[in-house]
Amino acid sequence: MALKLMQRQLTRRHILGTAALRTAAALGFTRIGLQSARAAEPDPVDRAPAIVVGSGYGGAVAAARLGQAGIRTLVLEMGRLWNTPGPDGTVFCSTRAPDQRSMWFRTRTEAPLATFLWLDVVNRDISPYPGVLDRVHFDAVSVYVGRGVGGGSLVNGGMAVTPPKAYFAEQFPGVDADEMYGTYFPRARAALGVNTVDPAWFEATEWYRYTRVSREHARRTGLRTTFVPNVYDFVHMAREAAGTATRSALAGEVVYGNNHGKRSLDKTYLAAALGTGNVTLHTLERVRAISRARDGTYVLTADRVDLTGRVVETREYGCTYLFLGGGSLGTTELLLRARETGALPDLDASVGAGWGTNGNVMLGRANHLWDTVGENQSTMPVMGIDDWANASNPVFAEIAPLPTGLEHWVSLYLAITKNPERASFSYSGGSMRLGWTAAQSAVSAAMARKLFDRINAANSTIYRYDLFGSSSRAFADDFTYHPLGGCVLGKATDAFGRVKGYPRLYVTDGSLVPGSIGVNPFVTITALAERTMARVLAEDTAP
Ligand code: FAE
Repeated sequence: MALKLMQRQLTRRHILGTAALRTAAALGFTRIGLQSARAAEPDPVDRAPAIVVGSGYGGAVAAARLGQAGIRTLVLEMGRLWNTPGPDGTVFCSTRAPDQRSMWFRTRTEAPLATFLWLDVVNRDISPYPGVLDRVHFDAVSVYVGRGVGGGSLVNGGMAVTPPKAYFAEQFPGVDADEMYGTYFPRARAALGVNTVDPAWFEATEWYRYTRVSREHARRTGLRTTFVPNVYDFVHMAREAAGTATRSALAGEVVYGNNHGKRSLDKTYLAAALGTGNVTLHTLERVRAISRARDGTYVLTADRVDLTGRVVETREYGCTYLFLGGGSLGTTELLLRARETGALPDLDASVGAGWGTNGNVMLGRANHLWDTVGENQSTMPVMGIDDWANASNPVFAEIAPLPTGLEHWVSLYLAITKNPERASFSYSGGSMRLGWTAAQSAVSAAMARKLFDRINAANSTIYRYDLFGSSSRAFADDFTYHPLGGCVLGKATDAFGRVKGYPRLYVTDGSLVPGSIGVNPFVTITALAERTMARVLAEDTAP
């Protein structure tokens, strides 16, 4: 009875939160809370008991659990709220005709697949704007991240994969794996709205022909494939295919945002957070510095930008509890800057270390003419080639879409390799540098090649060399979708994400993961954040 009542209240609150996000967007607010939804007035908060930086997975979990615990919380997010239709009537622009909404303050898009038949037909000139996808360039690698309310959930492929328990335990020896797999992974999957494709529909639909072709090639090689869950609503997808719902995954939408079907964080954790009435969200505000006041509370300096990127206001905020959810890059930069400028001098020496790419490599194979992959491809991957148990060359390869609307005979993959290489960030002249080298990426490429050479040999196929720029390369190992580490759990923090040296300062995002998790990472990040919040609310915030 009590549980039923709680579920009803949560649902009602969730709806209120969703309404707050919608109304705020329609009125163009950058400050969003239930107060703003009701009274059409922003609710300025300079001091809050708790502040959360960033609204991706780690930030969203922190905000929701703090709000539900009755703690007034302010979320500061540097990106915009994606809920207002543009002139074309859609919130996000299409991947095939990207406009300013696609990328974070760029004059030209920078898609991962830059060319087709070596032709520069993919990228477009755009005007600078706080678009939803950012590509952050370091010396030898670049990192894709989502910008906006919902962080990476707005741009990612939605693959909601739980890592093999043994590998999780290897990466997190200080974490009780039984508790994670018994409590926090299930809690995270339920709150994220994880679901699986109906196998019968999968076998029949033209939209996953490309996946079935790759599955068959793996089978001929003697390799195992496995279905992977997703947060895209597969009931909606089937309706898209049937022509009874507006197409999104079936209209090529993904890296620049999905207009329909995807359960991104603004529809799950963040709606629940705002629905509590205790959480306020400020958008287009980038936290630039953190320090500590004499009384032990935290002080944040944040720049608010307008849609041209101009700083229109710089504000200071104060809080007792500070949660960092800026992602591997965002959180690491804030802590590194705080340590190196002397603002938080007692931060551990390991802040900035333990970073990796999750072994990411993208590659394409050229199929035989009779092995058509189909002109219709769903953008949401649902299957992987699982060779992680192969001790001599562990690889998990997501079967990725290439939705051009034309038959192209390409099988595309995002391989996650067990690359042991790690790098550290350094800080000088106000910005962060990453020590990752091209040789370290080459380790991932070599591992992917070892697996896909086998697949090519078994199927008499070859690689595609025309997809990743003009340089004729088969392996794109110069970018990652999965930046992990920088503030590693149990090193820069205690075993629960409490930052060493500073009470009531926490990390809840991908910077806790030591460079590799063997699968797509957001379920792990979410589950670890749930674990941190359960512990912090039980032990640290009690009166
Ligand atoms: P994240 O989601 O990046 O959120 C950080 C947020 O903080 C962002 O909204 C930032 O704008 C904001 N922020 C950063 N610094 C500041 C600051 N100083 N002040 C204010 N705000 C700030 O962090 N993972 C999967 O598991 N499955 C997939 O299918 C998948 N596909 C992907 C496809 C693409 C194209 C990309 C880019 C990523 C993909 N990922 C996927 C990775 C996944 O999205 C990523 O691991 C998580 O989003 C990381 O979550 P965090 O909470 O660490």
